[in-house]
Amino acid sequence: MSRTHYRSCTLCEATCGVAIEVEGDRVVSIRGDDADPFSQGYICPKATALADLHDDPDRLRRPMVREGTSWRELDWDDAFALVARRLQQVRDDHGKDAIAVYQGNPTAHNLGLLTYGQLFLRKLGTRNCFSATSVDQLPHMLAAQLMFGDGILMPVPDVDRADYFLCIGGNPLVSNGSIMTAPDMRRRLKAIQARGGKVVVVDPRRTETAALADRHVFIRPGTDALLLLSMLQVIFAEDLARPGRAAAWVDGLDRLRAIAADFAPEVTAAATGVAADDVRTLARELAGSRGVAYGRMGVCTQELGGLAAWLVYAVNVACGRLDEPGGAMWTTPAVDLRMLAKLVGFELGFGRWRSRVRGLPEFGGELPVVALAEEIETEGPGQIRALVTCAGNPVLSTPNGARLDRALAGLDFMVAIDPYLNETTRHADVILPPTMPLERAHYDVALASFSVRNVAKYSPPLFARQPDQRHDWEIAAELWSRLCVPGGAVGRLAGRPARAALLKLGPEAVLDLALRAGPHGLRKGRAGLTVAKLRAAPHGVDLGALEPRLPDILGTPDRRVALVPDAFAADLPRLRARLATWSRPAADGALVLIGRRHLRSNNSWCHNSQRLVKGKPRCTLLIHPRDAGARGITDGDLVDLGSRAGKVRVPAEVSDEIMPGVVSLPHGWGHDKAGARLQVAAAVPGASANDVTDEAFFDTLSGTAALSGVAVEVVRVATVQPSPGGAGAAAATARADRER
Ligand SMILES: Nc1nc2c(c(=O)[nH]1)N[C@H]1C(S)=C(S)[C@@H](COP(=O)(O)OP(=O)(O)OC[C@H]3O[C@@H](n4cnc5c(=O)[nH]c(N)nc54)[C@H](O)[C@@H]3O)O[C@H]1N2
Ligand SMILES: Nc1nc2c(c(=O)[nH]1)N[C@H]1C(S)=C(S)[C@@H](COP(=O)(O)OP(=O)(O)OC[C@H]3O[C@@H](n4cnc5c(=O)[nH]c(N)nc54)[C@H](O)[C@@H]3O)O[C@H]1N2
Ligand code: SF4
Ligand SMILES: [Mo]
Repeated sequence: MSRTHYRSCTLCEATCGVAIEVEGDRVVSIRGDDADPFSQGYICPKATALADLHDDPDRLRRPMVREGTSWRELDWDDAFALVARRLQQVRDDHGKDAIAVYQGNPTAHNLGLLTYGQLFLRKLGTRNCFSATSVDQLPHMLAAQLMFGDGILMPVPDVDRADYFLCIGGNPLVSNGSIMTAPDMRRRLKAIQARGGKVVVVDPRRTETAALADRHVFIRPGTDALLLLSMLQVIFAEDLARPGRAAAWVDGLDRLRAIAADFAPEVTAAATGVAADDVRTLARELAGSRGVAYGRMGVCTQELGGLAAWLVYAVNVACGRLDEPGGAMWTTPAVDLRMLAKLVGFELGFGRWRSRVRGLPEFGGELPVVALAEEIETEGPGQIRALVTCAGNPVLSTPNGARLDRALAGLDFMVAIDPYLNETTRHADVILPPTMPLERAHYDVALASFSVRNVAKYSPPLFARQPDQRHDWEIAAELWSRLCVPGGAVGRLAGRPARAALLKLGPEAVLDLALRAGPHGLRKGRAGLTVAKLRAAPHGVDLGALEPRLPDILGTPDRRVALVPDAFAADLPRLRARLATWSRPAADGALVLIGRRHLRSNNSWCHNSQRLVKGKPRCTLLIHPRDAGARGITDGDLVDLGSRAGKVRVPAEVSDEIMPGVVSLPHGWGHDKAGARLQVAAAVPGASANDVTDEAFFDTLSGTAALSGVAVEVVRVATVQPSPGGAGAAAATARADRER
């Protein structure tokens, strides 16, 4: 007898509804859930990996302790006791800040980690908190905080009502959207075109999204802030600025006009590579539209990422596209993420303290991850001696991963909350493996807050957890109770009931309370959403289109939008200096590196699914024919890609889809490290792009890593004849794969 279970896919931000057919304890099939009001049956090929992850023989199910290079299984109780004792020892000997924390991306898709995980990791009380935020959306959060008064208030494009979608440094057809929860972006973008609207992409690569777009504009990596200032110059000079309804709450329009005045399109064209006429067209189109400018990874993880992320929001404000249908709007999610964040100890702030070695600024209680390795390596008071990683693989995902890899080996103690023994967790002394998505309840508290419609969906566990398994939240709660409840007799007395209550409550109870207290919860004369109601609606609930939220949503002290926050204005001299260097002709043959994503890949951790990696090695270096020719490189040749930070050897893929002067390598590969336990991934290891990205190259304003625009050299090593599975074949199949 088979049964069908409905839930949300937790692998990326699109939150697609899946229908999982099960016989006994076996998954028979995973399809899109046609009845999900948001995703309407859409899924991507990664959804099937939910079953592969569940059944993966490499997945850890019980705690493991490392003894030299071998691993031994441990009881949960013994494992918790060992971890608590060792962390406490480090804290006693060296103080709170000697323990560091790194939280990775799957946290954002995990109800238990967003509640109990934060409680534990933030209540450890260390200033050395790190996360994937500083290799990702930090600049958008900084802009939201300084402009709108809360880092969580990142406006999302209202794609379903837009008649113009200007996509700068994002590739939603592959990534399925980010800070824009929107399943099936292909359908949504085509709908814009069907309404007579336009999709325009600004990107150094002719991406999958660019292929669908009405127009694609190449841009030199790292120069988006200049392009956006030039667009603003045109908008002001041609009197196209119309802040509209939002004008009543916006301060700084004149200051923005004055700043933009110096950046006429002719001034920036040589630097950005975008012709002045094209800039004018972009500015006029956006200003005359009922659409939106949207920026993502390419815009924010670059040298001027803070400025660029700010200017994307600013250009929307200037064109009257903030808080307007079809523009950049705020979601009204069923769970108020700002409230929840406060509850679990997420504290707003920027630059309240700085990293010890390089003095990089804190944001939201976290330090930039480009500083992690040096904080472990550099001796002296405040040195990091122990590390807790949770749902993260920083050896593959942060700049100069090779240096971090070496640094991790020198820690006194490391514990990883992670289901895999991978490139990072192999350095742990103890690994505490949590249950996987199909074994736990799910609700997207984070992603529903950045959704293009107001939606709510609760997914019950499909499979019960085994007695010898623990959920992430249980692991966090246990460690919290052992390490964070205040000591001494009073603390023990006060702590015991609190501990018991919290351990009993669980994230679903927290969710239920948050739903009842949220904007779609209990109101006079209305019963409102509860977990029970959501259980009765297994396909999810549509709560309607986005609604205007100004001015109530603002968190600034004066309840106004700061169009030109001082921190951004103060960073403009850096932009001017780069404009000067970029305007000079580039040295002959100079190359910069960018990344790219693939539909069947998910950062570093889904390469152990045979279904997702089979057939098509994808870790190839895209290079333009001009740059390849100048180096004697032909398609499929092995090349060395090197930077100040390090070097990798990869097959080249010669194509004019990348602009001259730019090369592209996907991240998340490099599964050839000794001691990891990822059998499938090890057979198609690729090389890690982050062995080439540079921890010394970052946005000095926000501390965010500059993953785009890294100066590199490419040298041919050998010509490889196409053979099945060889480098030549890899390049050819990778290209065919993308063209499909
Ligand atoms: N060069 C370059 N580098 C990049 C990027 C890029 O574009 N270019 N992108 C950056 C971005 S946007 C991101 S978000 C980061 C991601 O960086 P990370 O978050 O550090 O890395 P992931 O590859 O997402 O690894 C996730 C880890 O979580 C574990 N995991 C999976 N599910 C769970 C779970 O439910 N619970 C727990 N406890 N663990 C789990 C996996 O086994 C894996 O170890 O990479 C960044 N790095
Ligand atoms: N299939 C798949 N989906 C994913 C992920 C995945 O690994 N695989 N990862 C998920 C995660 S964690 C995230 S954060 C999102 C990211 O979602 P997106 O931001 O949509 O994804 P990217 O592919 O990183 O898109 C960045 C784009 O910026 C371009 N770019 C690079 N440098 C520059 C520049 O200087 N200026 C401009 N204008 N463009 C530039 C790149 O060519 C690329 O097309 O995707 C999520 N979804
Ligand atoms: S786009 Fe793919 S990976 Fe992302 S939620 Fe949908 S099915 Fe899952
Ligand atoms: Mo990300």
